[in-house]
Amino acid sequence: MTHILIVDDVASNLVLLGSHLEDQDYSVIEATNGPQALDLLQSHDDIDLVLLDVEMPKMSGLEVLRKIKQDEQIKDLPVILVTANGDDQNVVDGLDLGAVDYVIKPYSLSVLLARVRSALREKERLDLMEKWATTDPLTGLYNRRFFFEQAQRELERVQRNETDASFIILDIDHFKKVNDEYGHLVGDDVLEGLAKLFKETFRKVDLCCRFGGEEFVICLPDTDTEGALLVAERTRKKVEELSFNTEKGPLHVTISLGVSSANENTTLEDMLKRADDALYQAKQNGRNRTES
Ligand code: GH3
Ligand code: MG
Ligand code: MG
Ligand code: MG
Ligand code: MG
Repeated sequence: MTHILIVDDVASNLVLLGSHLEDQDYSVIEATNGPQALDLLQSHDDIDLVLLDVEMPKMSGLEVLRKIKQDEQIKDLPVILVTANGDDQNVVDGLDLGAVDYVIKPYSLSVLLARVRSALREKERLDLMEKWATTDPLTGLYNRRFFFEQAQRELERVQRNETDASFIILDIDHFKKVNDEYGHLVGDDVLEGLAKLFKETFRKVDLCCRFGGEEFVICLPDTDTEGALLVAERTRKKVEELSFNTEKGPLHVTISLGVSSANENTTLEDMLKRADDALYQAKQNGRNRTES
């Protein structure tokens, strides 16, 4: 379902435009002023497009647009300005601030709807490109590059004493044997199955990434060593219980895990090295276990 936020200080405009959009099967969210629109954008992560009136008391549409563009979480959201003021300067300001399009009131409904469709097509294309750039195609987990970017940010929060953070690195035990005995396709199924389990096990804020072939790393914000060890053990046990159907009968795998936790001086490199050393210890100590 496509969600469109419409912002207009005149209630009758909202009702009219809202009903036209709903006729096209869009889901409509309404705001009557700038601050309310910003609140809604920050609390809803499923809004796809904003139709933003320019002339509003309290905060003008251009001001709202400026604030959207300054907010890391919502800055890429497409905004179409709807304005009664078609002066060149007004249009130029809006586009320069980052609006994808503008519509001048009174507007033709068919043209407005075409502009909405066009902006949504462009957003879909950008979303897809972002997905390709940040995730691993086999598992759908984040890729290494995205992990480095985001984990770095998380460690900066730790350095500012805002939070704890821990990393878990995990690696499938004797995965070569799985490939050798069952074939690579089954090996791939196992990777996908584990990724699915990780998505169900970890919180939404946890950054779960396929780090290499059969190695995964998870960054856990607001989590100290004790908490990370609990999560790691819970994950290890869930993997142990997992059963994959193969032509040769049920297949079970285990994982080994290493945990590291951040302090104010930790670097990303250091966090990864310590988690990797702990993982090495877990392998040395017999596999299917967690070390920190
Ligand atoms: P250990 O317990 O020491 O980790 O043993 P291991 O056999 O898992 O050893 P290692 O981690 O060195 O082996 C990694 C294996 O993972 C080798 C490689 O063929 C396999 N692998 C890596 N990426 C993929 C993949 O995308 N698909 C499949 N099917 N196998 C992969
Ligand atoms: Mg207005
Ligand atoms: Mg290995
Ligand atoms: Mg392995
Ligand atoms: Mg490995």
